[in-house]
Amino acid sequence: MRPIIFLSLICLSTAAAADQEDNCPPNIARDQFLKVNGVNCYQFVLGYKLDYTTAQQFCTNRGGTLLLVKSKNVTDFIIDQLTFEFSNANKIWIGLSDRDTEAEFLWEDGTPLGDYTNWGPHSGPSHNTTTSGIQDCVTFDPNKGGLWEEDVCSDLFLGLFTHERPFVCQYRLRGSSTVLLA
Ligand SMILES: [Ca+2]
Repeated sequence: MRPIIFLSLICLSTAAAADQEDNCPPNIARDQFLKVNGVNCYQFVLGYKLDYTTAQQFCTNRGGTLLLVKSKNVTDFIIDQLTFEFSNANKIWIGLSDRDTEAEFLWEDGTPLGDYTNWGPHSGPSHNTTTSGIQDCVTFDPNKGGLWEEDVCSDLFLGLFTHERPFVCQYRLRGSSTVLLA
């Protein structure tokens, strides 16, 4: 009986995982690039690169935002997926910028920085350098513990200097309550 019970448990857990992805927004493709963690669906867009503004539009057009990294839990999940699931060593865009007011970083859902930050040694609101004014968008480096670094948001000089990167969109899992989000 024991092997049967064990197999049943595997089937149940597999079904539960599939069910979770069913609760992602219906317009998001169901494939290996769609993952669920906590109350969010994450769409890994790693096959091509876009500048920050275009990547952000890609996500908002589908009802989401660029990846919001507001906890160590999310950092660890994203590094794990990028490294072990997708073998992606490139930096990705996250939905954080100071495009509106220099040194005032806002998440793409409109919220300010919270207690959790992961700035690299030369980035962040306390590092006001000569390049800070043109570096308004933030990258996440899976090779350095997900460290955040400021970068130029868009291509410069008619595309001579490109600033295109892979990215991740996130969407709210349907049925997730606001209690879980607290
Ligand atoms: Ca800046």
